[in-house]
Amino acid sequence: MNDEKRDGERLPLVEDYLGTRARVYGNEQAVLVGVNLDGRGDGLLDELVSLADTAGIPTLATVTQNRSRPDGATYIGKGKTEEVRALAEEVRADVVIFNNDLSPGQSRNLEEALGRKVVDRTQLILDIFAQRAATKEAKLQVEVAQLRYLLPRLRGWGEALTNAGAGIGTRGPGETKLEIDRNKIRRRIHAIEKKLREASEEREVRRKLRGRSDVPQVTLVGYTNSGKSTLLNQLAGGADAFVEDKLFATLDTLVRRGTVAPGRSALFIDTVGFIRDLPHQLVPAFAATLEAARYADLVLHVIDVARPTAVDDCRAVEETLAKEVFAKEDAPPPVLNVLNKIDAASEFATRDFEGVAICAKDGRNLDLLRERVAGLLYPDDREVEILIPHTAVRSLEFLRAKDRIEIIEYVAEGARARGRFSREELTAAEAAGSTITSAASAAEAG
Ligand SMILES: Nc1nc2c(ncn2[C@@H]2O[C@H](COP(=O)(O)OP(=O)(O)OP(=O)(O)O)[C@@H](O)[C@H]2O)c(=O)[nH]1
Ligand SMILES: [Mg+2]
Repeated sequence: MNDEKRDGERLPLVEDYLGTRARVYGNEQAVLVGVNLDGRGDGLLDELVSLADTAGIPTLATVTQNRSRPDGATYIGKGKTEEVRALAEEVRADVVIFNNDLSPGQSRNLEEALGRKVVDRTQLILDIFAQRAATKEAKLQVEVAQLRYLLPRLRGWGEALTNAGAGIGTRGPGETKLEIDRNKIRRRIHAIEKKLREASEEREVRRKLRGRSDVPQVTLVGYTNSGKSTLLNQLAGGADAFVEDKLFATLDTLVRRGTVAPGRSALFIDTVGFIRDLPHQLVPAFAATLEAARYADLVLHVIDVARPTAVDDCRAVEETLAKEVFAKEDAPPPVLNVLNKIDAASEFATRDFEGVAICAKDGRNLDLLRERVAGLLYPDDREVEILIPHTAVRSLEFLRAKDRIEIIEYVAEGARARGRFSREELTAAEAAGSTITSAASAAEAG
């Protein structure tokens, strides 16, 4: 996406305040700073490089630091700040991106000391969402998240803006102006949240309507870039979900229908990917994703086992689901792990997980996955051969559904057929005079 296009999609009110100060632009280059608190966070700078790349920012250099706790004023301390400043100077970076969240005060101090724009992880993720949000609802969700992030930072950013001569007024914002701005922003937040609540209620209505259609719902969740959209396209037979090797390629849920067993279909829902330490301002932007998981008949947790951080990624998703979804539900749906990208992973990569190992890209083991899904969605299905009297064929509605039965031959008494049926259906078939002639092996196992 080029800059012009991106600028055309600016969120008006947020942009008034953020100006160039708090957004990252495709023509900027960065130094990345990662702090390991108590040795945690090893390898996570790679993810920040991906995030910056997704935002269109090349990484010129990275700096890491081990410390037991953050410095109150500058997060990384005086000496390290000087080191970062010299490095940023040397490689001519426009922006320094931190792999941590910075307090408004820390941001301001660092910006002064480093002499360039400072962006923290939350801000970078918000910016990616802002760049990529496509639907009206996604845009509103991002705007509200940005406004919530902006609110406590108004003073610092207002000053920075005024110095840059951009945006709102020529003098430094006085207390009155700040208060007016804050109120304006709060009102905007409330207005957007009202709209978003209405959207959520609409989804509720749509869900109820769908509930009557009897087609079970399978929600694909997982860490960002794990392959959810690729898998949806496979399961829903050439669906058109957007796939890209970037973080947060999908920012909206998408529903497509697919077949899991002869005559048995499901609605597959693609969702927004999770990330560790999800900025809390963004949790509402996941409302549709979380609802889709909550009301699903089955959740498929797609895990990219080729990533070195797969175990931690998996835990981050499980924790978010547990907190935001399953804690609020008496009867949460079952979760099946889908271990994806086995083509790119080492042979031991799957041993830390339970689940079905697949390659969504080339379709390997997808039949196995469909079978497991069918087994979970239609647990009392039995695969049988059945003799249906001619008179019954018309009265048994489920037999007329597409693909439900495969006719083996017509005989004098009726039709000899094969298919998968629920207990209820078999009872109805027998009541109408049918005879189950043999149970296929799959039925015995189940
Ligand atoms: N090697 C390999 N790559 C895969 C596989 N499945 C997906 N990918 C690639 O992984 C990248 C991300 O795939 P997506 O389907 O967009 O992932 P996602 O989970 O929808 O990502 P977000 O929407 O960004 O959260 C793409 O480059 C895919 O081609 C797989 O089985 N093997
Ligand atoms: Mg996707």
